[in-house]
Amino acid sequence: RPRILSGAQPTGALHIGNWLGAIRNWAELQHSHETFLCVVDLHAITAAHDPIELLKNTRTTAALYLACGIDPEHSTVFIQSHISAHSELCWLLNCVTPLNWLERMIQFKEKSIKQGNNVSIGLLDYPVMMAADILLYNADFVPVGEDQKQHLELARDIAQQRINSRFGNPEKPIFKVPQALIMKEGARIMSLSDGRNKMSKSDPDINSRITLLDNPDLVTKKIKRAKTDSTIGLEFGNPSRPEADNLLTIYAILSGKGMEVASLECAEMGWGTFKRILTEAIVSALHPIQTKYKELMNDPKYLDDILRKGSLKACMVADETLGRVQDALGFLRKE
Ligand code: AQP
Repeated sequence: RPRILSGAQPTGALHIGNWLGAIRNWAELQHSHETFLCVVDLHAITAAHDPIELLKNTRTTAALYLACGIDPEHSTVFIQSHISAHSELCWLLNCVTPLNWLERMIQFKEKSIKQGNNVSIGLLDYPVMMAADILLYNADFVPVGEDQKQHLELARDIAQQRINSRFGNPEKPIFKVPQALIMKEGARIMSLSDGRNKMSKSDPDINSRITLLDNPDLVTKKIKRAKTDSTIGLEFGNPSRPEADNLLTIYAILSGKGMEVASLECAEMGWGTFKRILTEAIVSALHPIQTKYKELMNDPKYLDDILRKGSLKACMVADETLGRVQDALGFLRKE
């Protein structure tokens, strides 16, 4: 079976963008693919972080994977920092990756503007660590949101141009070169406060996102405050109406009606009525996730057990790949 690898950062409660753009794809693909899913805690410290929050969010993120339908019988779920090969391979890749490949990454440019003088080397190096995450598991596909597409391209370039072609043999490449898998709908869910910005965990405005743990009152409040425009009727694809496009996309997916039915239903609807049905669709889609999440958080041993088993399996695959790269680069093996 083809293999997939993906993950999310434990930088806060996951939001509906993370779910619609990535996690729901993982839940579907796990039945036809060998699936490795990690909580990328090493990535989460590339911006200033609070240790207590990181600890809490790492467990929350793993529990939310399961609550969203990730089944440990079908997927290997683990914590990135539990597998030391991620950091070790990252160093090896750092030493062959040109600095200017990293300086042109859009996410680095955007995040470094926000962080001013506090930009860390880790933030610049984020895509190399991501390449290590993916390449360690010989992934065929990486299901991600649109925002990660450029990082995936970089991982492919590092694998092909900097490792396989320099140190490998065309018959037997060192790394498998992965492909991005991006959803047709929901790959880029936008902020509720500004339809031109991506919904993001790290946006200081908490009203800009709906998290998977928001209760019905909070969802109602956030959707009431969500930015609208002065036109009646919802529509897709009008560049001057990004908020209408975004909220209709969320409605089409979460109501289960799909783009065509949703656009007919809402074509002449006023914003007040639309916001009511959108709220209902979000609340009922989140209900089963929140119920499962509560059960999981009440049984910490169950979650620990899944993460322990996940780490054991991930470690075997990752160590094997790391050994192969170390040999190819000329490192003396420890006897
Ligand atoms: N707005 C989004 N729409 C669709 N997909 C999204 N993803 C993120 N935001 C959206 C996808 O979710 C997966 C996990 O993301 P991540 O935690 O690795 O980090 P990110 O891409 O940087 O997402 P955030 O929420 O904006 O986090 P912060 O603010 O901490 O940087 C990825 O597959 C991502 O594409």
